[in-house]
Amino acid sequence: EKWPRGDETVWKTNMRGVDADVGNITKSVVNHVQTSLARQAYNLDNLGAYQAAALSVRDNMLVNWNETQLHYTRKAPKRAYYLSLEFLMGRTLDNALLNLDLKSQYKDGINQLGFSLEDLLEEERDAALGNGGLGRLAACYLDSSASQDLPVWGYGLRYKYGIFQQLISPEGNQLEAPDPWLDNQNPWELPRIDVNYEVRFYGQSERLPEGHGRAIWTGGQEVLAVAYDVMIPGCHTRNTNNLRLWESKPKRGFDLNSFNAGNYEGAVESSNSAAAITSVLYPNDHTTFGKELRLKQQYFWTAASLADIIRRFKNLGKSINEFPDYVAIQLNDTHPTLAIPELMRILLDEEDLDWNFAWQIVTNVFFFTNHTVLPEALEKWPVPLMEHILPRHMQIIYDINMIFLQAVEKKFPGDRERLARMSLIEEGFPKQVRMANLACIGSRRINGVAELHSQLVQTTILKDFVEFFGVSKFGNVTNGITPRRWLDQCNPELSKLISSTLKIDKSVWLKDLYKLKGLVKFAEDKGFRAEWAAIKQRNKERLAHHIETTLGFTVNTNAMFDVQIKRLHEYKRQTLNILGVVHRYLELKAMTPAQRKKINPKVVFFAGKAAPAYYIAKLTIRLIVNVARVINADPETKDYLSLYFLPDYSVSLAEVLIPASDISQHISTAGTEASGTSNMKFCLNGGLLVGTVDGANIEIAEEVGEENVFFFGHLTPAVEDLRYQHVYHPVPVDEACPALANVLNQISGGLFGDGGVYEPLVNTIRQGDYYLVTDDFDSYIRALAMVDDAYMDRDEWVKKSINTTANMGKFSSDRAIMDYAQEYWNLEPIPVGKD
Ligand code: GL2
Repeated sequence: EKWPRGDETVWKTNMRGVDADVGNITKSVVNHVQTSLARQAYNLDNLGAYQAAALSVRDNMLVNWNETQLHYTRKAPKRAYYLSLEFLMGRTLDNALLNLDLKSQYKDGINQLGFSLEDLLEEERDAALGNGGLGRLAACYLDSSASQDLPVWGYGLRYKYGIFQQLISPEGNQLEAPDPWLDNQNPWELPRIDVNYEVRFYGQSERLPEGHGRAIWTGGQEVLAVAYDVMIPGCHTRNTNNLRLWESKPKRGFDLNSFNAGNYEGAVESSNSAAAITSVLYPNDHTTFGKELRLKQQYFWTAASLADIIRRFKNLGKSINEFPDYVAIQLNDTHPTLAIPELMRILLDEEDLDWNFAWQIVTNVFFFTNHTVLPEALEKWPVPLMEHILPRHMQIIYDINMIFLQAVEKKFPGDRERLARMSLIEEGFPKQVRMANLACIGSRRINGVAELHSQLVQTTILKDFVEFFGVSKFGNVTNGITPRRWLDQCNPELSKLISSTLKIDKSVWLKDLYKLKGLVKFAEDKGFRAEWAAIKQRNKERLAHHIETTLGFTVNTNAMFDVQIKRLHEYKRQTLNILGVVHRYLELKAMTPAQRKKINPKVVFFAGKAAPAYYIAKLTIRLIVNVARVINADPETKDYLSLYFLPDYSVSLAEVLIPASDISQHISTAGTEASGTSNMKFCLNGGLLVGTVDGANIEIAEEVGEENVFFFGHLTPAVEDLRYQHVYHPVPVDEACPALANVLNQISGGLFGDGGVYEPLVNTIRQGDYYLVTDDFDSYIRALAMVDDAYMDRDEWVKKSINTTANMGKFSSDRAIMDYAQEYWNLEPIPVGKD
């Protein structure tokens, strides 16, 4: 068939390009107001103007997006697919304008129309389809893939409701409200009603007698997966990648038979249950709950994504044994592990390949990233549930397991315990499928997310697998963050100062972050230091203004800003921080006014959500809020110490908080935080770090110099032994750490309201103290004292700040994604428009 239809020149002359002309920008915005939104100039509000501006920017992005997809199709390169149940994208408009290099033009155009771009940016709702670091990492990797011209697509779910909205009651309790982020329409997604796949659940699987391990799976429920595409523009490149999110829909609208028989509820029941699959993001971080709907989400998403990937591969006209030459699939944690038995099912039952051949393909396509060694996060699914929902996959898992365990037995004859540990099935009532083991044996390579964490993966949870497969199957890719959002976008003044100082256009250093090293020599330049400090100050004022307008508090911007923002979790030890605040408060109370005057004022900020069912985490929030209530009202101390819990932490709030911090806290019990990524964001913005020797803190210190970070606490090898001591030779807190005991007694005694309320929280420390708050408290307090001392010498502090930013090049997600591309996926950049 001839392409295009009709007269090619008519097509070509009517195709538009990216349009940076301010006149054309206003024209397109007005056109969207008038036609797409069906609104008029005289009653247009900021929301309407935002939507029109977004649609206009989207038109420009679509030009590049179309071009990119066509280019990739023509070049037919190997592609990588990032399967993640979470993509914590945040807002899009500002990021898109910066990456397209159209921000100043849109600013002008929107001004001419009587609006301000800054106001319109605030109208956008965050796309919050994730819980925390794992989801935000996925978003950074998409930005870097596009920016590095890599042919990478993301696959996820289009949850109708993202992470819940957090409200704080007057008593300090976290309340959860739904996040209806799609209610205002989402200009950034392209519904692809024509791209859809049927996904089966339940039913029967019958093995075929003739062997090969084949079977036929029939019956059950069939649900439709419909694609929604989200464009991912690269920074200063035409490459614009795709994030494909699946929505679940009933295969048929409703059951006409039931409807006709008068059973209206029955008629819509199946359609409701289909729609339920993508209705909401599970708000648990680091825990699994074994819920049926969650398993259905996982299968629905992996099945639709694989069907789509295979269809795209088949369009190349290649034979299936070349699949691994054209496709790499990255499993973001164990959540998409069902893709492994699903690909086996397709290759065996639909492609008619024999087992060994199919398994060879599978184990060359998948790559697996582990994101935590916390035991409560290791996914396991009850065998009866799996058998019920995915009967065919359960058979395949058993078959994989049998063959695998035979190989283990051959290598380690008679080692029954090893077999039990390595089995895909954990014995018990019920038996459970161990997803990490399945992901591990079904993948070509496995990596952790920071040096220490990757070592821990290899020596703890996957030790047996290292011994079986050899160490070369295991690697490390230290996480990264995109400097576009986490410097240029959130800290535009600093970005400008860096460009003018280095005399390098930002389009260059933003894509080669090691260029920041050039700032080192300016740390000795007094004028530069003054500018650097002034920007930090204005960012603090920007945050204070935000708090004033949203919460009504007046924040002391002459104080040191000390920030801890992350999910509430015992292992992250927000408890240590709040207990440290109380300790400081008690010290201030004990001082004379003259002594207090010598103290550097400090404002402590917390933000973060607790999983709705995580009692101790919620109680920690309650304690923080009530400590804040008391100390912020204390006339003796409030000029020296104040405390805020900022509700409803989000990507957008992080963008205001991070550039404003002088110091941030990353204080997990050693060996528990796999990497952390906000630590990188703070340091990139010239904030210093107080932390434990854990996760990526270690590598940050290696890069910026230990003299520029404040380390404290026990090291990873000591942790296990300390925990043992707590259980078998417990020492009361009063003896082990009198300073901490005093703090706990004040809380129990009612200094911050009814002490009884906090007993369960306080008791986690008094009894067992699994996260070693007692053991680390004194050295934590000493580290904070060193922070205070260092801050007194402001000139030295600013030097540290500059040297920190200057040495953060390694932590660009561009470095991380290129590492995946080269060491894992074997992928080449495919720049659009350069050949
Ligand atoms: C996490 C880790 O806890 C965190 O340290 C890491 O930075 C991110 C990204 O690799 O992954 N693992 C995890 O389950 N969540 C994380 O944030 N939710």
